Amino acid sequence: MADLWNVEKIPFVGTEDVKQGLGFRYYDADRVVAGKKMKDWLRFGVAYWHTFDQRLVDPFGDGTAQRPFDGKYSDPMDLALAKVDYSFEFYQKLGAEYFCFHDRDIAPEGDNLRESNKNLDRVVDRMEELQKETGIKLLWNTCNLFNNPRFFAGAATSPFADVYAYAGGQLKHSLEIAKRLGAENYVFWGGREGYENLWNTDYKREQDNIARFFQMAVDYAEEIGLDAQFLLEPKPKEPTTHQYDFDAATTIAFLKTYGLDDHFKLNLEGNHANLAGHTYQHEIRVARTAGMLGSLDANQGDKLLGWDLDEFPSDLYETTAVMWEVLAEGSIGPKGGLNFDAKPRRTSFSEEDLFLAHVVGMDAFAAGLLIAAKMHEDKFIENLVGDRYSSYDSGIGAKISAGETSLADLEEYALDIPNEDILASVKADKLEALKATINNYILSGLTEK
Ligand code: XUL
Ligand code: CO
Repeated sequence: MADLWNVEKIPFVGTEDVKQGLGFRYYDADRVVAGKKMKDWLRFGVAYWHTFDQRLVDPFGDGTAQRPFDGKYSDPMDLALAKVDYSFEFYQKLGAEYFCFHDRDIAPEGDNLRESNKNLDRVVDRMEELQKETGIKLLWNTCNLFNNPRFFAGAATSPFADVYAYAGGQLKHSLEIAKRLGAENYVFWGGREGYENLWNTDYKREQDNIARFFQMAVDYAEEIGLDAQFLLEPKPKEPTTHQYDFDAATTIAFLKTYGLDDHFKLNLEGNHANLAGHTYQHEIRVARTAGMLGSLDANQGDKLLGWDLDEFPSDLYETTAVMWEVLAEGSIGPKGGLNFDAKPRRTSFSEEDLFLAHVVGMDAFAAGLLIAAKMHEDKFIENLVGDRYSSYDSGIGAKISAGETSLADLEEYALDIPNEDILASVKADKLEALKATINNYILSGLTEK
């Protein structure tokens, strides 16, 4: 390993010293939890755009980030190529086995699509070499169809056919890159696919057009033998007033409406869930229930602020809930992982902060995994839920569950039951006690080996 970053490889140090330094407290990659190594449950990925491109700007100020490649390269292609080397050393020092990128994160745009593709290919060559050398894998790549001004009114939902065609051309090359680099998944986040104002929007045409766009992607993947799992990433708003992939339920309904549900699963993000008025766990549960959990973008929002902050995850209650769902599912989707779609705060601008922020996120999910594994081992939630619905296991409940009842049957059953007997058949939920038990698992689940 070269020494491009002024930080040593991050060791596992355990919990003896409680102050968070540059060491993992809970993430012990090869430790077996619930039958699998931690690293295989969590499959951590680094997001190229945040980690290597993000300057930590906000609407009121320039970037504050201090990165080791700053000021060293005057030619944008030289910088792009050098950053690949920096990125692979970063993954290795951190101990993350996966990375994710948008096409425009890794290479500058040229004067036309042909030039842009050429720039991209040179950088992809270097990535391919380093993937072979290090064994680090591509969790997913994607197409940036939102940054350039041409996409001001969307890409596959643009009112302008030339923009749509350009987006399709750009996507084609991005799929070819996915194939070359062995991407395990391919993500579509509809950056500006939505509307600013419904009055000037042909909703039906835009929905039909983007469904065709996805169908073309499915067809082309088949043509070139790309077996990456396709993923849609829901988000309700920002940058547009209304994004079409509002939340998991809306996105599943869209996929089913257009017969695309066999080809896609969902990539769910914590902060996006909050923007939609949901918890992260809710979104994951909805996707699981439909057999559509694909992968996770790991980040968190801020309860006091209503926009997409992309904070590194540190909330143990949330990581516990997420990992509880993942353990119940058996994995984060067939080829999913935890991609840190997150950036340090602009006050955390140093090289060390960039590593630390990832360490905090990895530890928060590792801790969540340990706690959730203990909950599953005790079948705490399974028993509680089983008991809550046990009246469906026999008698009239079993008949309802088997689809053997009509409304007339239900009427006949219910007509003469005294009101007090119905009330006597229900049980109090003891919700406060349930929450306290979860707190106890969080407090004790980390200390037990
Ligand atoms: C934006 C977002 C994207 C996608 C990839 O909020 O989450 O970075 O994850 O395009
Ligand atoms: Co994301």
